[in-house]
Amino acid sequence: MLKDKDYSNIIDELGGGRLLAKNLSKFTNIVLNEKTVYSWKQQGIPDRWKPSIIKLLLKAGGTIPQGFIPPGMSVNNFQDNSSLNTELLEKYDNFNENDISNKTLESFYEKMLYLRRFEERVGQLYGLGLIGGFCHLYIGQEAVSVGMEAAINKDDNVITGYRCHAHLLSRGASPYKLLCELMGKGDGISKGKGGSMHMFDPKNNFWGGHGIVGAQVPIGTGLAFASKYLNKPSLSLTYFGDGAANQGQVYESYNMASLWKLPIIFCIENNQYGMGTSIKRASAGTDLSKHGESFGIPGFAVNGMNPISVYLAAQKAVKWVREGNGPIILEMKTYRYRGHSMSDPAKYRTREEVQKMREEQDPIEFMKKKLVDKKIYSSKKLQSIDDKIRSEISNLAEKAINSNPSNEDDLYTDVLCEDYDE
Ligand SMILES: Cc1ncc(C[n+]2csc(CCOP(=O)(O)OP(=O)(O)O)c2C)c(N)n1
Ligand SMILES: [Mg+2]
Repeated sequence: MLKDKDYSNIIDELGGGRLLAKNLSKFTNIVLNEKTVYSWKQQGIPDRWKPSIIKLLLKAGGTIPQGFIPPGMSVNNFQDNSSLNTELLEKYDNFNENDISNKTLESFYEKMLYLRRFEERVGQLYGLGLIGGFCHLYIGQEAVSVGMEAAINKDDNVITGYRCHAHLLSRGASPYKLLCELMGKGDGISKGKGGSMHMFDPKNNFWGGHGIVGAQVPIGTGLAFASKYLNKPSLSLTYFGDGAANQGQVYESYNMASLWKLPIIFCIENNQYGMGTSIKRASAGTDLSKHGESFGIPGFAVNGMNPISVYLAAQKAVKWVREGNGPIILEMKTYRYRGHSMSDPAKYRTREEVQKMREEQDPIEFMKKKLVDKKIYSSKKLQSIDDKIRSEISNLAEKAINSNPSNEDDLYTDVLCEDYDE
């Protein structure tokens, strides 16, 4: 067995003390001087530096002496971890329920149900002609927004595409203001000028609501850059769909985010379809969580129909990002029940497929069963929560219907914002 100091040739292999000190400092963000690294030639390489040195050796195409790898680990621990996706997906589904408090389980049910009833009401208002223009509902995907939001802080930044109502509500935006916005009212969150796709709520660190597919991804990367540049602890949670995942600007964002180790979670809501096509017909590689591999971004696929799985995965991702490791990709395997927008012939999938998802994977039904099985709530209590939510949303919708339309004088305000003052 070699003695530790016999690994001193590794230091030479990695360019000598000066270069290794520089590369290790860059790699770990811990300042290290040349003298210290040279001293390892005599005294042996400290254990705490070995994992980083192994990663540098792998990057340089070098071989790793077996005895240099810390006990209980193998070289696989230092190679890309995205091949562990399937394993992780299972792990998050086989969680230890005791890790999650009853209160959290209750809140998952109530929050998801609120999003569902809100969107159902929006669908009705649209049908009545009270909402015009484009409108995309989140029904079916509730577990993603609720699970992700539970793992981040209010100071973190959130940005998404046009399917944005639920993400706003999860951030804490006023449901009344959202309903007003949808109906073009002056009390709307964007003064009734943005509509369904263009809602902003800076006070809740929500940065849109973007109608252009994928446009929010570089902006979300910019939000992460701002946090790093201004030394703020906040991260950027940037959502986008499977239909956006192959865009050039997404890859450019991956590159910059990884190069500059930006605090960003790229959360892909893979609901299996774009506007009118299945991901299988549109994407050469359907394992979206692995798309960051060549940029060194780890990614995990998660059961996006289960709020607990989403929450656990999100917690891991948040930890990774907050510890300064740079970006991470979470691919949420989810499903939308309604059409892409309000006018969608839905020729790209069968009714049976939608029905099967609703019956077998519905996130709200899943939580209902869990709460009853664990004797946290009775069926009666579940119903009373539902009744309360329905009546609250009904009242808010009534109030919004009766409120004043957008003001004509506001037509040319807020079009370009040069300075943003709180
Ligand atoms: C740049 C751009 N191209 C095309 C469109 C039209 N369009 C709107 S939504 C959409 C599909 C996006 O699908 P996905 O990213 O999977 O999101 P989902 O609707 O499933 O939430 C397309 C092509 C657009 N809005 N912007
Ligand atoms: Mg999609």
